[in-house]
Amino acid sequence: MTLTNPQTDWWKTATVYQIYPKSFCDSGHKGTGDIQGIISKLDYLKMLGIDAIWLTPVYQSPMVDNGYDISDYYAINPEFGTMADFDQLLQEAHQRGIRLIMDIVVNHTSTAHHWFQSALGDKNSPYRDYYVWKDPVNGGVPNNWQSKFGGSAWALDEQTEQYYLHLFATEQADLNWENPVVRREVKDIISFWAEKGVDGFRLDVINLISKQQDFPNDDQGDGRRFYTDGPRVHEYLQEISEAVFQKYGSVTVGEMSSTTLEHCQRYSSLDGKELSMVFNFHHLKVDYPNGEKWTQAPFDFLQLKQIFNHWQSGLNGKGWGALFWCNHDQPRVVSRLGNDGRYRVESAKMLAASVHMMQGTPYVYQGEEIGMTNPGYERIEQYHDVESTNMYDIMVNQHGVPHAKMMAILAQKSRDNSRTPMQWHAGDYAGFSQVAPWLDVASNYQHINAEQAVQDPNSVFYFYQRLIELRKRVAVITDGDYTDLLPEHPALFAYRRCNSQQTLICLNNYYAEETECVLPEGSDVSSARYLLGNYADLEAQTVHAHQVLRPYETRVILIESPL
Ligand code: TEU
Repeated sequence: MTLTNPQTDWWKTATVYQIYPKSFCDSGHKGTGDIQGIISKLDYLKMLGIDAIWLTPVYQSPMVDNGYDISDYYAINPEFGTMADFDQLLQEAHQRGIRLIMDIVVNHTSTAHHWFQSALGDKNSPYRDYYVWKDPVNGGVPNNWQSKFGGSAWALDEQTEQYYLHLFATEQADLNWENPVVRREVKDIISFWAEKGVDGFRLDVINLISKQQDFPNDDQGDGRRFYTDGPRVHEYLQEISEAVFQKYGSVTVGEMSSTTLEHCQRYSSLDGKELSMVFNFHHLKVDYPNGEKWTQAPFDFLQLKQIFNHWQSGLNGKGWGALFWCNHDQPRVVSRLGNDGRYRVESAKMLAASVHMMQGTPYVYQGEEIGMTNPGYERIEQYHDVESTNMYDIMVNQHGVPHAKMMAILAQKSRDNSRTPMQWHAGDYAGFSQVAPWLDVASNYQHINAEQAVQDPNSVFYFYQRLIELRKRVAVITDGDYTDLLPEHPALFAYRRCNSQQTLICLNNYYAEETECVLPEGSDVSSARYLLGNYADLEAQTVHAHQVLRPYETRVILIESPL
């Protein structure tokens, strides 16, 4: 694949930085982050070199799910600031050449939204058909579909004796996309932000919007197969894309939790009829044995490589993927797949290189660029996330799992692992706020923080800066094809990228023991050089076919000829 339209496809060489505003920077004395806090850090982001910010929801919301429960799509949550603050953020980001991507959550609204408030208890409300209502079956829930946050996906409206659907929290009611008026509302909402000059949109759980309309009971699972990549999802996306995304030239990324490659080839097809790119989460389920998240487990390294191979090969020339390890729903990658003790810096860099050298658009989640870790909370009261607290209640109080075991599971799996306040400096509350933050700061902030990272030329920060810069300069990173060189190797993740002029080889040792390999036959080592490494002495060395990799070492080799 070549860069056919670098003008409109700016995002093919770009890196996006994700901000979770509640935990990024508090400009006041509230203990929660806000928009002015973000503005105060734009120069830091500019120094990192990112091209765009993805801002998770800042709209009016009761914050049951930290903003993914929206009660007014046209207003800013006062906790974060005002519309004037937002306009200033957009303007100041643009002044620095940074684009802004908003989060659009339209699979569901908050039950506090005036549409739902009108619909609740009134079958004749003009908004009743905005949501999904069903009569009881045998005096109970309409089917066995489960909420992603635990329990049934149905909640009863006592006044009308009908149930409404909520695939997430009870306070997040699913919208009825079959209703064309709902789709018009969605277009109006997105157009409002596009008119303001917002550059793009991240679409929350967008592959769940079309439900199979007979709402069958799922005798094989929790119902997800009846609404994941559902019957009309492509039609709906094309409709929104034509009316809004194509009109405004917006970049779009669809969040697709468990999707398939075949669907993603369509969602992100290069004709631009649906979305620019997709997030899928398959590579982040390698520590969910048999699909079970709520258990402590090591990760399956061979499966991880297979998944990347499947997606990298399958999207090349057909679609476009987002590259990422971290977001506000995932534990910190250095704690999860790396080593957050002795080899924290090496492993954070190695993990970064192993996805940044692939094809796609990388997303860096706040704090990832300084190698932030899971906090290792020891008390249940330290967790605030609705999913974590619900699951604690279900597992401990309903299923009898011992408290200590559940605490160990949460320390590995909770979404709050990534939501701890950003560590800015070694002072009080890590410089995030001047008062106690809403969620406890990780206790390692005195040595892991942005100020330290910016002062240290060998920090994780400067490694990310180089990765971001290399993507803009070395074409094969963007357009090369993908080959897994050692799919069966128990410790090395080694792949090759190739276009008509260059070959790039990325070798990554995922473990703390030294390991070795030989470069593939035919690799022209005489014209090869090390482009990047995470051990200081590497880049001046000559490339040999026999490679010995130190603990968590990454080596990126560039050969100025095709293979
Ligand atoms: O997440 C959707 C999603 O499927 C997850 O990553 C989810 O957090 C995980 O399945 C839980 O185990 C999106 C948002 O990113 C998340 O923060 C919201 O809670 C969710 O949608 C609902 O809007």
